[in-house]
Amino acid sequence: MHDTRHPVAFITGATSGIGEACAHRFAAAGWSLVLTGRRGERLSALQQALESQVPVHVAELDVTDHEAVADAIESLPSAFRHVTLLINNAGLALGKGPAQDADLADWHRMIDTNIKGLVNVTRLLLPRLIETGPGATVINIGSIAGHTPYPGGHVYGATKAFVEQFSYNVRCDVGEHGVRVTDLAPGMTESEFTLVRMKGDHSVVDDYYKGTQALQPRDIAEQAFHIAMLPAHVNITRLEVTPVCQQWAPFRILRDDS
Ligand code: NDP
Ligand code: 8X3
Repeated sequence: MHDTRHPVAFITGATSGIGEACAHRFAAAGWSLVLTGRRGERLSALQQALESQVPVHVAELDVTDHEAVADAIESLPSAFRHVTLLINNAGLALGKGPAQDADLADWHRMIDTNIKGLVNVTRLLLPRLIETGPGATVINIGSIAGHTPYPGGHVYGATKAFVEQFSYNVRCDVGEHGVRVTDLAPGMTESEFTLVRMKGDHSVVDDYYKGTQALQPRDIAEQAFHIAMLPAHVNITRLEVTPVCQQWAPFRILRDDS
């Protein structure tokens, strides 16, 4: 029997933004943490910052590398093997120009990371979550972009629509084992997300957040914590969270000038 006093959260993309905020939130509540991402230095820094509070294991990995994910999961130290919570957070958008001008390599990378990477981690950890049983949870970080089309959203939004439907479908299969699955769909959140999307162009990032009160990563981490801490019989299917400043736009009508 595993030790249920120290639940284990496995977080992908813990090196910044929402994933990092989740690491802090769950550490504050005494959870053991498995933190993953590609940037090893950041993982080490996070481990140093948190391991005085809770046990922390870090694994430097790219979620698109199926074998690396398998190795990381297979070689989890025994204290971290019984995973209670998977937060599938690693993801990115690349570019915001029109579809017809997009770089196909960017499209492939979004699909590889947001879809295939998420699928890799999920498939490999589901048996562990099922073993943990009632109360175990998968939180997939979707996006409002999976529901709401906008110019330049093309493949990014479509990957998040995948995340939503995948969450529902997996839930159908694992529910009988007491495992819960949630699509947690944030709106505008101030993190490195836009800097990555705009390929390091700080001026666009500054303009994007100017005059707004965007969500902060900790706002989403708080929701993730709430979802994971609900009684074991409660499954939030989808939770969409936006800042007050982010509103819908009216339909754009294209008119014939002639
Ligand atoms: P950040 O750019 O701050 O964080 C993204 C994280 O994903 C980083 O830790 C990064 O780590 C990791 N990551 C990216 N690619 C890979 C990869 N191939 N393998 C492993 N890890 C990877 O952005 P956010 O925190 O905002 O984004 C987190 C999630 O939230 C994403 O799925 C995003 O789509 C979603 N989201 C974000 C919103 C926003 O407005 N910010 C709104 C809605 C959803 P590293 O580079 O070290 O690998
Ligand atoms: C990110 C939210 O609105 O920038 O998923 O697409 S948005």
